[in-house]
Amino acid sequence: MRLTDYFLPVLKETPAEATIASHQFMLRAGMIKQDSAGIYIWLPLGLKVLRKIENIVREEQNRAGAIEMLMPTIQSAGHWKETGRYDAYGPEMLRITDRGDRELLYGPTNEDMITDMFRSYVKSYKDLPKCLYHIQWKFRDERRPRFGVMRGREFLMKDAYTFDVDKEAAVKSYNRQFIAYLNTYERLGLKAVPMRADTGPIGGDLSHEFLILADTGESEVFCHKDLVDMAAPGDVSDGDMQAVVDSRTSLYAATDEMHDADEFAKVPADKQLSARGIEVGHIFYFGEKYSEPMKASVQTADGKSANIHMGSYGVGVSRLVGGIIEASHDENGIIWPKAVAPFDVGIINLKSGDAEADAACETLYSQLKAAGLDPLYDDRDDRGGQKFARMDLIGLPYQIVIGPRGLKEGKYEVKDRKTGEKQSLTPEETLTFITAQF
Ligand code: 5CA
Repeated sequence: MRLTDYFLPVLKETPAEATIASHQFMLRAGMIKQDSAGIYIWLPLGLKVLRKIENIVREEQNRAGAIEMLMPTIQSAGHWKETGRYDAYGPEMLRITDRGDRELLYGPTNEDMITDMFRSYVKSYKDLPKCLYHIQWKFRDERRPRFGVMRGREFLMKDAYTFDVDKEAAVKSYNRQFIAYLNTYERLGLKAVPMRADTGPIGGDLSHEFLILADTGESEVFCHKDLVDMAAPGDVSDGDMQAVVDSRTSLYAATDEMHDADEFAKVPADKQLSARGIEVGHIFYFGEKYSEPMKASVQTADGKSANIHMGSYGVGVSRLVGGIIEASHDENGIIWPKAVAPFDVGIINLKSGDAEADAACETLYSQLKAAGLDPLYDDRDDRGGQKFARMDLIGLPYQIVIGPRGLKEGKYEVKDRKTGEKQSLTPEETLTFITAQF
């Protein structure tokens, strides 16, 4: 993409309403624009990152055997009345009436709707287990929407739902999602720690939140230090799943609501970590909470009828955009992990309009595209300082600076955004180096 063709409304000043780095940088880098409290327009640069995160989440769900579908954002109140959640959910739910005075709502989550869908088709244990998911916008009329996309009112979530014949089978489904979450966050360049968590309005007694540690996190968390640096397990066979989950859950990790000071005191003092965290996922096993009132049951192998055992599994896709920035930035701007960067590499032309500089930039731009990369070419007629600041702000993993002085020696300057390390390379070396990074 050539910057002169793109839509990248970068701001020079930090908007006063933004108090944390991710919110400030997302506004300044032209990724989002607030339309009303907690509701954002995703500008082109922001949308690119959102889509990359969404795709990684999708790939890892598919790898774990979950099946994608899409439920509507607008739901009928009927499903929620059946489960008793219509009243229980309270003012966070946006309630709507249509022209025929029918009660609708903008979905804050989908347990009720999917249980209704599932019961209408599945009647036998032979059709279980199943795991269905969608990636869809949610609305929660949060009392205090804040920190930009981190606590929005409209936000994008991946929510998966599992259906099993009994608790034992349901725990396997839970473990499979638990492992998929560890793999997902690692691919996103994050260290997310699973912690015992409260279940709130979703319900159930087995639940984990996945949190990334950051000073600006909304939750206070307590955990064993070793959990933070454990590598993701990758593909795990069914027989090994419980052991992988146990290797995490046997180490102390809890959110504030579930914290037990006496238990935590048993962790060796040099391994105790109390920190703040951002909740980027939350998984629940709630058994028959919805299948019981909705009479979602199947015939079992011995000819009896049993309520389906269910769980639900959420990833905060839009929150992750902010979460990744909280985990990876410096005073100059964002530092994107390669997997989610909006462009792979930036080309800075230090003298746009100069025939030689333009030709060198154009050639490199075409070569990078031909190599399958997605470069952003800053071909604007701005001062060098402005170009450097903008490129640092938007945080692409590599920057290639081309100007008359370097060209005299046949050299480009290649900068690693994360380390700040600069190399002076020939055009050929530049292409070889950059393509080798992806
Ligand atoms: N039905 C369950 C799981 S599918 C559920 O709704 N769980 S949740 O309430 O914990 O939400 C799942 C994830 O969505 C959270 O872990 C968080 O990352 C994200 N999330 C929740 N509320 C917001 C919000 N107001 N803004 C941005 N992301 C949010």
